[in-house]
Amino acid sequence: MIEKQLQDIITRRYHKKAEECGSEELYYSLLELTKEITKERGYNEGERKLYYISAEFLIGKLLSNNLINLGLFEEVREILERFGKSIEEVEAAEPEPSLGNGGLGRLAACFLDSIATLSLPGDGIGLNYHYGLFRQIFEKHKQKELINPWIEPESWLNRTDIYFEIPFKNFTLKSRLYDIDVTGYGSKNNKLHLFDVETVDEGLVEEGIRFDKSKVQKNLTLFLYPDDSDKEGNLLRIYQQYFMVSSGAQLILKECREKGYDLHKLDQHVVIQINDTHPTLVIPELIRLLMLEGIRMDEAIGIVSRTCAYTNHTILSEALEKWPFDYLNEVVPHLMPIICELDTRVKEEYADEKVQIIDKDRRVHMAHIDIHYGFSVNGVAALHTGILEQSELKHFYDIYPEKFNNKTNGITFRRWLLEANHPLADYLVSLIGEGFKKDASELERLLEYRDDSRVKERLLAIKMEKKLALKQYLAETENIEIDENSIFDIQIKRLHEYKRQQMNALYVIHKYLEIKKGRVPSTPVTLIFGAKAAPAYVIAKDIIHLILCLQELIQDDPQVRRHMNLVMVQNYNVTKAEKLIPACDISEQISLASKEASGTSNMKFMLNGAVTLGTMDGANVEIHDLVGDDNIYIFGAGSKEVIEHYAKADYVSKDYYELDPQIKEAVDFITGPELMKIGDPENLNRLQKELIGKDWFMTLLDLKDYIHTKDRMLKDYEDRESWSEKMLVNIAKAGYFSSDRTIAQYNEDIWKLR
Ligand code: NTF
Repeated sequence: MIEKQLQDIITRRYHKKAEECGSEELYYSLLELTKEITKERGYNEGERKLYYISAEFLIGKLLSNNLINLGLFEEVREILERFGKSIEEVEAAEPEPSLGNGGLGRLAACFLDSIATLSLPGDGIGLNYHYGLFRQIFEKHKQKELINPWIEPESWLNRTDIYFEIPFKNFTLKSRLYDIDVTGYGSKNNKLHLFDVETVDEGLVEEGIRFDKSKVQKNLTLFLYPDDSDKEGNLLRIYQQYFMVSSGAQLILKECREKGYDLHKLDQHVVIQINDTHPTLVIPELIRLLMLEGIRMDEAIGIVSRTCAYTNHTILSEALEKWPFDYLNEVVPHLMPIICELDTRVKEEYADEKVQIIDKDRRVHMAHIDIHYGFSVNGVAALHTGILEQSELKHFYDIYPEKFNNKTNGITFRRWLLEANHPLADYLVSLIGEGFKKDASELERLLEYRDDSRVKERLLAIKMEKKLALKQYLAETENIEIDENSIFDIQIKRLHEYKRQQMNALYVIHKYLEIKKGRVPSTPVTLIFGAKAAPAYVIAKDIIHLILCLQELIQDDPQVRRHMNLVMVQNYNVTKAEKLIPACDISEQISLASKEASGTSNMKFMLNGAVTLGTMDGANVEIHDLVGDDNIYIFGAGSKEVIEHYAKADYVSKDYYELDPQIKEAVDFITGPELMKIGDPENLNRLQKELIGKDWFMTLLDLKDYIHTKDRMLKDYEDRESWSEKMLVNIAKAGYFSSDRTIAQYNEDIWKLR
C-alpha cells in the first residue's frame, strides 16, 4: 500500500523506478508522501486551545520522526531496503533547520511532540528564520561562523495565504504564515506556525554571517537573534519579538473569531505559554488588540492576565531581558502607553523597587511584566524553581505565592530512544513489551532484570553497537578516528563558562601530564566535545580554542593518544546529538551548582544507558534522587555553598591556583610551550588570566573533586558487570523524564485543556 503510493509519487516526479532513484529523490518523494498521510489524520480540536509562543523551536530533521509517529517507520525502512537504500542514507539528504540555540529551543520541540501525542489542541508560534543559528566550522583551532540555509523550494513548511499587518513606528510589515504539521505518536496533529517577512533579502549577508543590521525590512527573519552586543542588534531583536507576538496574537484572535468565541471570554478558550521572556510583548500587544475590538483597558488587562503563563529558563541575569524604554519606544511606540499603564498599576500597589516593571534607569524588565500580568510562573526543575522562589524572584514569590509552580523538564522518547537507538528500543520491547512507548513509567519494569547477567551483557553489546556506529559516522563525516574499545566520555551543550567545559579541558591537561609521567589509565578514554559559542562571547571562544589545541597536541602524540583521545565535533546540532548520545558511557553534567536551570541532555544520556558525572545542579538532583548514590557520580560544591560564595563575595580563584600544585600545574600548562606552539597566544593568555584572576563560575573550586571523581568512575567502568547494572538502573528510572509526564503536569496545573 505505502510502497505503491511511494512508487506513484516517484513515477510522477521523476519518471523512474524507485530502484533507480538517488537518496535525494527518495527523500523528496518520502517528504511528499509523509505530508499527505499526515494531513489525512486530521488535527486536535477542543473548546480550549494552547498556544506555545517561543522564539526558538529546535525541531531537528523530521522524516524519521514523523514516520515513527505515524507508525510507518519499519515499513518504510523495509521498502527502502528493497530499493537498495538505507533510511540513514535517505535522511542524510534532509537539511537540519537550526531554529534554536540549545536546551530552550529543543525543549519547545519535545513539548510540541508530547502535546500532540497526548491529543491536546496546542500549536507552536514562532519565526521562520532563513538561516537560523550559524553553521560552525573550525579553522586554525578557532570557531568560524557560516550561514546555515535550510529552506528549500520543497520542505516541511506549508506556505499559507494568511497574512497580518504588523505596525512599527516607521513602517508596516506584512507577515506571512507558514505551517509545519506536528505529528503525535499515534494521535492527531497540531501545527507549528512560523511567521515570515515577505521582503527578506538573503543577499544582505556579507562575509560569514555579517549583515547590515539596520535594514530591518530585509533582515528581520534572516537569523535567529543575531549578535546583540550593540544597539542595532538589540533593536533588531525587539523588531523580531514584536513581529512574532503581533502575528501570533492576530492569529489567535482570528481563530477565536472564526469559532465564534466571545472575546470577553478569551481566557476560557485560549491559554498562552510564554517560553522565556522573548515573547513577553504578547501581553501588551494582546491588550492593545482587545482594546481595538472595543474592550476597555481595565477589562482587557484582566482578560490577558488570565490567559498568559510564563516559564523561566535561567537565573543568569544577563539572559533576563531588560530593554531600554527608548529602544522599545523607537520600535513600537504604540505599545508604550500600555506598558506605562501596567507599570503605573504596579507602582501604585508595591513600593519595592525590585518588582517594578520600569526601573529607575528607565529599563523595562520583561520578566516582571510576565509575573505581574500572567497567572502562572514556573521553573524547569525542582532546584531551579526553589531558587526562583527563595532568592532570584523572592520578592515576587512573597506577593504571588499561588502563581509559582515547578515543571521539571522532559524529553520526547520518540526521538531520543525510538529514533536514536533502535537496537535498545527493540530490546526493551522484547523484555517489557510495547507499553513504555506510550507510558514511560513502564520502563521501571526493567528493574526485574537487575540481576540477570544475560540482560546486562546484552545492554553492553548494544552500547558497543552504537559506539561502532558513531565511530563510522565520525570517520565518514569528519574524518575523525576513535577507538570503540575506549570509554566514551561526552560533553555536548552550548559553550558557556557556567557549564564549565574549561574544567573538563583542565582534566584533560591533568591526565596528559599524568600519562607523560608514566601513570597511564588501564582503560583508554575518549573525551568528546560538541559546542557552539555565541559569536560575540570572547571567553567561550577562547575555551573552544583551548580544546582544539589540546586535540592537536594529543593527536600528534602517539604515546598519549594510546591512552587518551580528545575529539571536538564540528557544528554540534540535533542530528549529531542523536548519534553521540546512544554511544556514550559517561555523561558530563558539570555546571556550577545553581546555574543550570535543568539541563535536558542529562536525561537523554540516562535514557540511553550512560552514567552521569555531575554536580548537584538542575535536574541532576532529581536523577540522583531516582537512581541513588550507586548509579550516579556526584561531586563538587552544592548550590547552597555556591550561593553563599556569591553573597559573601569570598571566592578567590587565585588562592586555589596558588595553594594547590596540581591545579597550578594544569592552569600553567595553558600558556606552556606545548600549547603556545600550536595555538594563538592572545586567546590562551586571556583564558588563563580569566581563570586565575576571576573565574566567575568557580572552576577551580571544584576541579580537584572533579578529577578524583572522574578517575574513580573510569576505574569503576572496568567492572563490566557492575557498570552494566548502573546502565540498567539509569534506563529503568528515566521514565520520569518523558516530556509526556511534563506536559501532563502543565496541562493539569496550568493549561487545563479538555
Ligand atoms: C535553558 N535556558 C537552561 O539553561 C537549561 O538548563 C534548560 O534545560 C533549558 O533552558 C530548557 O528549560 C536557556 O537556554 C535560556 F535561554 F534561558 F538561557
